[in-house]
Amino acid sequence: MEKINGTLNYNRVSYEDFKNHDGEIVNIVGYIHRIREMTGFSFVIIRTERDTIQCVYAPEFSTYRWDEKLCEEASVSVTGKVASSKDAKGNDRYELQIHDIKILSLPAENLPIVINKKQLDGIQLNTILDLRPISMRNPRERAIFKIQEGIARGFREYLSQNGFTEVRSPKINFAGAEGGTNVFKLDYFGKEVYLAQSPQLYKQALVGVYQRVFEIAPVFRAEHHDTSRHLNEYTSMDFEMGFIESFYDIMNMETGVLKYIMNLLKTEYKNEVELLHAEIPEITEIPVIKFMDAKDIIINKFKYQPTDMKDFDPSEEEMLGKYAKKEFNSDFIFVTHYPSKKRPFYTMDDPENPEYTLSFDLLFRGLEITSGGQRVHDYNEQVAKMKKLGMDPEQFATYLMLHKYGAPPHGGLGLGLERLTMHLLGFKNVREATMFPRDINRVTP
Ligand code: AMO
Repeated sequence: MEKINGTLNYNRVSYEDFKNHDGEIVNIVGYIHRIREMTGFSFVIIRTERDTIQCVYAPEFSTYRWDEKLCEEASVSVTGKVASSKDAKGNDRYELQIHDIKILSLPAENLPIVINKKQLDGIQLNTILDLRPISMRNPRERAIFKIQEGIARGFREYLSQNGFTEVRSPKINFAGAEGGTNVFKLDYFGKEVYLAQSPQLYKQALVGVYQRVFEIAPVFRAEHHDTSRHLNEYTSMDFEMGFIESFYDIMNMETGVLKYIMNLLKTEYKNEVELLHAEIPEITEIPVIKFMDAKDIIINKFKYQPTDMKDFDPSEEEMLGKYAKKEFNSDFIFVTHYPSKKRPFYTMDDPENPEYTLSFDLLFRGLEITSGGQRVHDYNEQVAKMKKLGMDPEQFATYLMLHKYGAPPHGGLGLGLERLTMHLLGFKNVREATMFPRDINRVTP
């Protein structure tokens, strides 16, 4: 058998694993994050995949001689001895006494911004976004998206453990699911098609197959305004559940998902949480309030006169966030029974009062992060509702196959990944929590 000559280095270890290699010779690879020359020795900070590791270069440790080409952002392979010590708080910490440094690649130019401070000081958001491929190398910036990974991972893990099947729905669609004007049109070989506003129509179809499904994927909204909470492309974390008794089943599942996510962040994303000073919410039970009762509170408690009695404006959502914190010590609040007029065609009306729906939004620290609810499952009822809304059921024939050939009572939700990340980390602008944002003014990088 032929042997493959690979370059795998078998004593390569992560910083997390240094504790098991105290006093041993190990190898790390990464970027030179910073070089600090002292008298008689230098600190070389190496940025690895998740950590920054302090390495010490002193002629007494090694036969290696400093190469003047070594500079910040050079890719290197460093071999050295793990040495432990205690930090100011008495915790163990480890550094690497450099034996050898191999240069793997050198940058062509110096960076246009300083990224090796704890955070990107004094740099405007627009510049950070323009330079995303490199501004994200800053430890704090990259921690944001590590946390975001944790959120999506928690969503996936919890649902997978609860009988959900992960699915992928098409993003080029024959119709917009959410209605409204914020749908991107596309010329598809001479035919008009649309970019998916959500996986709504497909996740419902797939309930007919797997009963419980979820998807984490990009969706597209042609938002015509430049706001701090709207993107033109965002990551929608959706799930859909069949055989529910009521839409409260969906809310309970979401509460379970969020508890799991927060716990995962606290345990496996501890360093990032600390670096970002993120306040991870404690979730026991999430309070629930009906839409009209919420309006009452806004009018009577907050003395605010809403201009729209069918929806909330951002300041009303903030008021409800404050109310949830004060009355229930909760960072979250479910608002249920939204008016029918403001909910999409697939939403089930409340049989007790059809002006309202069996639907909900979840607010997190005063911002809507989720919409969800029970769907119409009866064929005739869905066709009638479409007609009432001036839609042509013929156009939705493939969607209606679900209903025509038997759909269980079902419902689900969509959770905006960037919005959740934004408020978890206390940001004012959703772009701070978006790797490569697309908005009315930005399609690069
Ligand atoms: P909805 O349209 O309310 O519902 O969207 C669900 C969640 O997605 C996020 N979101 C956005 N995030 C960033 N930029 C935007 N432009 C944007 N628009 C929405 C929000 C919002 O709560 N199909 C339904 C869900 C369902 O019923 O299952 C839907 O998409 O966090």
